[in-house]
Amino acid sequence: MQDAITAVINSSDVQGKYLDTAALDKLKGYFQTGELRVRAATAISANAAAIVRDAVAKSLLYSDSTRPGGNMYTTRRYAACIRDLDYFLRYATYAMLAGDPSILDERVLNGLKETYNSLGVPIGNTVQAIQAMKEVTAGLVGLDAGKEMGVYFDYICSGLS
Ligand SMILES: CCC1=C(C)/C(=C/C2=NC(=C\c3[nH]c(/C=C4\NC(=O)[C@H](C)[C@H]4CC)c(C)c3CCC(=O)O)/C(CCC(=O)O)=C2C)NC1=O
Repeated sequence: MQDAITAVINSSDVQGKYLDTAALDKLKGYFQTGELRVRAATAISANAAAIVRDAVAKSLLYSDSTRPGGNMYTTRRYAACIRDLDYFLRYATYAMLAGDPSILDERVLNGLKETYNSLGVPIGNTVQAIQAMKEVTAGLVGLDAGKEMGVYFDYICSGLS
């Protein structure tokens, strides 16, 4: 896993250089948003179950996923879907804190699309639910932090598509 600091340092180190202005500006932006990130992570972790529940209500309830024969039909599969959404929320929060998406590649997206395809988990409905989490989260944490979380929700969606 990388974060905004190691990403900038690694790329300077590869070139055997001190951090240039662009690299330093990147770091400055990251440090300046530190408090925003921590505040957002605190609010998200205190409300994670509600975020997932509201997102499901907005996106998946009464969809083809929840109908008999749908991929979320039966309690076991419904619970697996809720658990997956909670994974996405938690890892997007980690990535937002780190200011870097690499943790999503390593611990969430690696092999996920193949797993979903082999289990018949509909990717389109999953993306809709993640987009709903993005909206619900922004409503909770506010515009700026919501935008930053949005980067990582979108990253998961494009990794699945
Ligand atoms: C931390 C990283 C991580 C992720 C991301 C993860 C996902 C993950 N989701 C799974 C299943 C599943 N995922 C879903 C999800 C859904 N079905 C729908 O229709 C909805 C659109 C959607 C919820 C948004 C369902 C229903 C299953 C069970 C499918 C089955 O067993 O038939 C499985 C198969 C094994 C299992 O059932 O536990 C994995 C590995 N596991 C991990 O360790």
